[in-house]
Amino acid sequence: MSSALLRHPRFVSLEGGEGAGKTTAINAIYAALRARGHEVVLTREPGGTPLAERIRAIVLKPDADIADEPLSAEAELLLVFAARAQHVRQIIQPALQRGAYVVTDRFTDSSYAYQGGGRGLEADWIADLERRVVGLLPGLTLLLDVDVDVGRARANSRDMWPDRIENEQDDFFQRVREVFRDRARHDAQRFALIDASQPQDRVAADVVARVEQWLQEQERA
Ligand code: Z5A
Repeated sequence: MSSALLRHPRFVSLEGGEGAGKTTAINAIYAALRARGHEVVLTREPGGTPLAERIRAIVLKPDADIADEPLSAEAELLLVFAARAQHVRQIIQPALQRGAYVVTDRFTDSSYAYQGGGRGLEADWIADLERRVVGLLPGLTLLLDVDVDVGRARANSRDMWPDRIENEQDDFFQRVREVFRDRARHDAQRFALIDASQPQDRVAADVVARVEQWLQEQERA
């Protein structure tokens, strides 16, 4: 894969901290794109292929036989990129090539936020992996932004055990949020910042409005 980053006009990502409401929003985007007659592939990271889903389980919900072995930040970064390498080649690129829209719950911005901001790994290293392993940027990234306490309270209200990353402390998630917001400020052309503190239906409506605006801009271009 070449080392340049290609911004693809039919590739959409959703980003944000936990409890931001990505699940509802992604379904609303799916419905809006389908209503316009497009083929839409919904996917997620880490994951999206059987192998990448296995890697997701290692990173987020390790089996008992490896659960006690601390996962280094470096190994975590390489695992999420290994999953992404598979995901891009097996799912994302083929779908884009046949003319479908691809909507992913998280992409490389999450690596900058979690492994860069949260774990403190160098952004330059992540950028190098992004160029060498991924080569692809979404045309539109919706950042669902909400206070860490609000998002965590929502996520904790679910009847589910927290995963490895959800067990991190608030300061980790504050750093994650700062990196997301910083990236959105520096690439306002790609990012749309969505106020995810609103009720779920308002968040979904804002997301769909932003997607429709983006589709219209592309039709005019
Ligand atoms: N990760 C990484 O470290 N590096 C990488 O490169 C990548 C990922 C790609 C998996 O992501 C983890 O992988 C993630 C980052 C890491 N770890 N964390 N933390 P994930 O997307 O599967 O995990 P998540 O972000 O933690 O998911 P989440 O908490 O489910 O977030 P969400 O999808 O945005 O939330 P939701 O499921 O739509 O909603 C959660 C709950 O809140 C649910 O009960 C809703 O009904 C409620 N909710 C949502 N929105 C609202 C509003 N507006 N009002 C009230 N209640 C709401």
